[in-house]
Amino acid sequence: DPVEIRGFRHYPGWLSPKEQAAMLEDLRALVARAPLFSPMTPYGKPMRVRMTSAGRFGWYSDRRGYRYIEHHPSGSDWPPIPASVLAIWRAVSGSARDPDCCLVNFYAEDAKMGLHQDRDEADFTQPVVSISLGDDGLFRIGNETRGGKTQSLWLRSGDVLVMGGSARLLYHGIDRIAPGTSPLMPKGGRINLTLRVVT
Ligand code: MD3
Ligand code: FE
Repeated sequence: DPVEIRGFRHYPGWLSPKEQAAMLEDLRALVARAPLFSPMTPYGKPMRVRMTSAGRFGWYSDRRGYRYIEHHPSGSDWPPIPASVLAIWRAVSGSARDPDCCLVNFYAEDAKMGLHQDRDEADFTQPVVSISLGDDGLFRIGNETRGGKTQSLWLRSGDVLVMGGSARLLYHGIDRIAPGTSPLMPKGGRINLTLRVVT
């Protein structure tokens, strides 16, 4: 059963170790077709998290701003969303639609993601589903505007988190990774997948 926190639904250990390993294999094939890159922020600093995407749209950022684009920076189509990943969305999202973007974030042991809102999608009534693999990540949840009290929660390998309703526009980020906390990726690092309906 999910744990409710600030309108988020947290499913600790939703994926078994075998399912995590199978998903990681799917992601290796995905990254071979659509290599990870470090998007430039609009203020000119590269993001510390490396990224790629699958689905009709991929998330992208450069000096011109944040947006979704229909091709990988190399010019090729984004690969399809792996069936193993789509199955999770269908099981937990409650949405009648399938996602059209799976953003893949890779955190090296010193990477983090500052507090931000996800506002580049057209319909905020559609949920976002997140899947964590690899090292533990310290996730921080804020409010609908900057500032105020925040709450923290460790996201561990195999965890699924669903952001719907009032949680969809809360500020959130990853403060740090705990290196060496997961046997899934012996060389370390954390992967987070976020599934979204973009259009
Ligand atoms: C709350 N990713 O890609 S996942 C992101 O672990 C992002 O890589 C983090 O924030 C990560 O935008 C956090 C949890 C998450 C994802 C999307 C959300 C929380 C969210 C969208 C709205 C509200
Ligand atoms: Fe986000």
